[in-house]
Amino acid sequence: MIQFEQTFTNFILHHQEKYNRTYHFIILMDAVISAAKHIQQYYLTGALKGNLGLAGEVNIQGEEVMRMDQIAHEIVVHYLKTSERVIHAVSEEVEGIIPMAEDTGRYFFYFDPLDGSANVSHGLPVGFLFGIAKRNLDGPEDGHLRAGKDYIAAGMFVIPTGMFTLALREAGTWRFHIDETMNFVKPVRMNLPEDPKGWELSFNEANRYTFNENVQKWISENENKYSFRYIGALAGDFHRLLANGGMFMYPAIINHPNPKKNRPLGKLRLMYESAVVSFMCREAGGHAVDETGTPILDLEPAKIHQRTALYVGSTPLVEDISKVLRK
Ligand code: FDP
Repeated sequence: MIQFEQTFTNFILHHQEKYNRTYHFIILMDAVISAAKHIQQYYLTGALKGNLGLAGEVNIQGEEVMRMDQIAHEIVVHYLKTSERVIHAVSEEVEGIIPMAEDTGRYFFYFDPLDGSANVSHGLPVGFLFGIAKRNLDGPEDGHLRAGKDYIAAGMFVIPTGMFTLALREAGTWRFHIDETMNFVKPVRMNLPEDPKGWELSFNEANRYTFNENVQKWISENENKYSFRYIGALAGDFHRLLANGGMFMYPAIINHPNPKKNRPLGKLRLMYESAVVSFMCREAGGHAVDETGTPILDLEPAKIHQRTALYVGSTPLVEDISKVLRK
């Protein structure tokens, strides 16, 4: 018997119908899916074609190599523009705002086209992360600097594994798999498991002694209760966390032996990394805070590439560490 699964297209059409929403979001999601498939194919053949190298390198054909993150950025921008639904976009790859359909567009789109660059030259998992906010249709426009709580959707593709997760505001976090026809199929609603038995901790252990002393103490007191996993690409680490529960953290670095390497605001970017996973986590029943214990989704960005420390995952763990963060 042939086994058929519900496609993403079918899922999103029914979702919009059920909530009495417009077709505009469907057009935007079609652009996002097309971009993700395009990046996926480039990445799969990247090593063969010399696309996993550093920009400025020359490949065996004597052509200048484009870095995979530049390729991914161009792909996403192309599809977003052709959707004609994006007012402007913010990309990890570009300093300023990328203007698109300024007058007629409906959405703000914040993205990192290829997150986890340290994995690229090995062909290991990377992510395409995105958050979406909507133009204020009922009152004065407040620009593009939106807090995560104002996103209407956020998602990530784990490339090249073919896994896609999408959170829809007040409608859950859903996971899809790519099938043999390159369709994303089989929506599964993700809810963080309540049973702590399978929970995991995920952070860069090499940074441990650079964290605030309270965080170091919390780790020492809790690390034996959980297993530890770290891929080093946010999308990959968060993907596993959504299924298993636990906590991913990228704390502030304040005690580095070389003070120049301190990162008091952490490493991750608020608008297209931390707010994206925090939104997905909230829709899956979890929570996320910054270094002061403030919910990530409440943070109003002052600039588009703002950084923030991140503690995200199962609510009891995030609430527990929040107690020492506020000290
Ligand atoms: P990368 O620097 O390799 O691009 O924000 C970028 C990010 O990866 C995240 O994907 C990842 O979670 C984190 O940084 C890894 O940083 P460390 O190498 O410092 O652990």
